[in-house]
Amino acid sequence: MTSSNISLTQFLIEEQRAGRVNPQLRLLIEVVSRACKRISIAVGKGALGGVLGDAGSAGEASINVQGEAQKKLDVLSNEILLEANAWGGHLAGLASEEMDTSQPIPDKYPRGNYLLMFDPLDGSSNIDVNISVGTIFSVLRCPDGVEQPRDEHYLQPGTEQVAAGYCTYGPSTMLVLTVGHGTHAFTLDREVGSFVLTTRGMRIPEDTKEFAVNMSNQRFWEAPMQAYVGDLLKGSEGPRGKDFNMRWVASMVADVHRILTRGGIFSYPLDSKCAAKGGKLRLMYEANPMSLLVEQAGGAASTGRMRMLEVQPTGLHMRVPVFMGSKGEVEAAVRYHQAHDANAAN
Ligand code: FDP
Repeated sequence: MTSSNISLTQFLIEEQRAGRVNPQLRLLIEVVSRACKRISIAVGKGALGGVLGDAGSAGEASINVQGEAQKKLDVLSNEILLEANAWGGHLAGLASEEMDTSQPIPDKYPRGNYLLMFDPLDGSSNIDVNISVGTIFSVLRCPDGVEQPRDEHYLQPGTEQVAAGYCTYGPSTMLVLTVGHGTHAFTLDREVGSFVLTTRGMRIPEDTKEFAVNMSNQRFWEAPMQAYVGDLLKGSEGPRGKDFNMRWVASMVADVHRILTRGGIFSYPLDSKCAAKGGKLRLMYEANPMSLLVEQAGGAASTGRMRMLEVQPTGLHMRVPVFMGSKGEVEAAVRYHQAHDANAAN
């Protein structure tokens, strides 16, 4: 269903009246959405804003905790989100993909009940070529009685998330949000400066003929992934009995947004290059928030071996293999892993 003339603020007030968000969570989401508007402005200026290219100085690249080169916009987006969220009184602490450890809220500000995690600018290798990038966020409750949350207090499975969302900076800027009662999309009205509800209750078609994966990693994949994609590529002549198309933006937010809009499966499987780290994508900043959004839209999300939202995190920056999107297709990918593991056990 497509709606109009309902701003994010109005939507959240209505959710509050319906008892689905409390005032603190409403403020948190409003603050994150305001920060996303600022990031959208910076991204939209492109080369004119002097924000393209690598962070660091004198030819020295700046490297983040993940061991990846940071872009100027990664650093700027991180600062915008930190600054916007520190003083509002809605957070007990926050953690970012770009920072080694979580940050408690400074003593000079009031402290709230929530923990915010974010990937300030996902897909940042696409910034300099003017392809969609995005911000992803996830909200957890701070455990009772914890005044100064440490990293271990964030290590809650994705089922504990009270809200999750992303903002995609593309031809239009869109905020996609769940507070656990459906997944809803808002489009930024740039002239007015507010997010307007454009799809209430997104639904991912159960079946699909579209897959998204970095095919250049094929030779590094595990056997079940080789078998699964091998059968997709056989198309109508193979066991799947239908022809599949491939789409790969290489910006998770854009790929997942397409899947939330028209279906498909997104996958970043285990491969021998990232196996030692557990996968490529981060559980807390990418996989969990996206999995909640996908599940709330009727889709499924898995590591290939278990439901994503039930994975017990062991570290803030933990990585996992990812399969998410149309339910029927995610279940098919999981079946290849189950069959392989069952054979290996015999
Ligand atoms: P990026 O490294 O550019 O930030 O999570 C990181 C991510 O992008 C995802 O957005 C994207 O799906 C994936 O990595 C791209 O990986 P490849 O480099 O293997 O294409």
